[in-house]
Amino acid sequence: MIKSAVTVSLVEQARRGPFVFHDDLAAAAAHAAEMGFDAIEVFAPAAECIRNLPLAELLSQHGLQLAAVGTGAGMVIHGLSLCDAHAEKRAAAREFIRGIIDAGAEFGAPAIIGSMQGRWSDDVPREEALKLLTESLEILGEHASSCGTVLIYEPLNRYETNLCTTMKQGAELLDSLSTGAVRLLADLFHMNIEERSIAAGLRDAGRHLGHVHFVDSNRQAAGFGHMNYAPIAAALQELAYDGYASAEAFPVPDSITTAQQTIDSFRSVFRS
Ligand code: LER
Ligand code: MN
Repeated sequence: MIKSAVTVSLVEQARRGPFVFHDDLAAAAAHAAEMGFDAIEVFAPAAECIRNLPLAELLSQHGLQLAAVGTGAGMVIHGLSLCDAHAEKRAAAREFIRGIIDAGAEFGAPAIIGSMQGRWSDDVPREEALKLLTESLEILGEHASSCGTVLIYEPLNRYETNLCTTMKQGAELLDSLSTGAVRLLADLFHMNIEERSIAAGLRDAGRHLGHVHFVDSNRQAAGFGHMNYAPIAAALQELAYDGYASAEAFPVPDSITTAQQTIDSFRSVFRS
């Protein structure tokens, strides 16, 4: 059965980012539990920060799971990406992600590679960039597997990457890997921009689907935009998807309203 999650960002530089809760993990966990979410997804500045949090205590106190951990702070804070033209920056990007994989794995949570994939450029042409991304997904996927978890790869819309922007491209990339430990993230906001049909895009992801960012067309809480969720729920049911639908949305008008609207929509879309 599909499970609910809500995002919490602890990254100062991402205060204006699409995360439901910001800064206060204890308050976010309390609100999430009270509203009935199954899990939280954490966007942290670094692996050490995850380790220094009272995460184990908060999860156990509130009966929550850790759905996933984001790696985007490597880009937001340090400007790192897996397709950087400079080998030492690519290596630093990999080490940053490896640290987050390790920290998340302590809670059974996979790490997400979104903005850290980077983009191709004049310095790193498309073929070369895809080769670099593939190499890193192989290494990091195997690493995640050795920690007992998986790695989540997220196609993004055209304004955030020029590598994989659709589920079909993402699924083809994953098909080309020898590791079986990488899954696709279907972010409904990016899909609303890039896919001809969101439900068809989910079917394109197929067996690779491992995580969903549950959000509306305008990147607000589900139900605050014009997304049609019935065909999305039908496609996920057809795939027997039993991962998380995790709210990655702007806190508009505020975090509490966004979280409550999300869980209300989650129940009507997936539980009725
Ligand atoms: C970025 O737009 C996004 O959707 C995040 O999940 C990736 O880090
Ligand atoms: Mn996302």
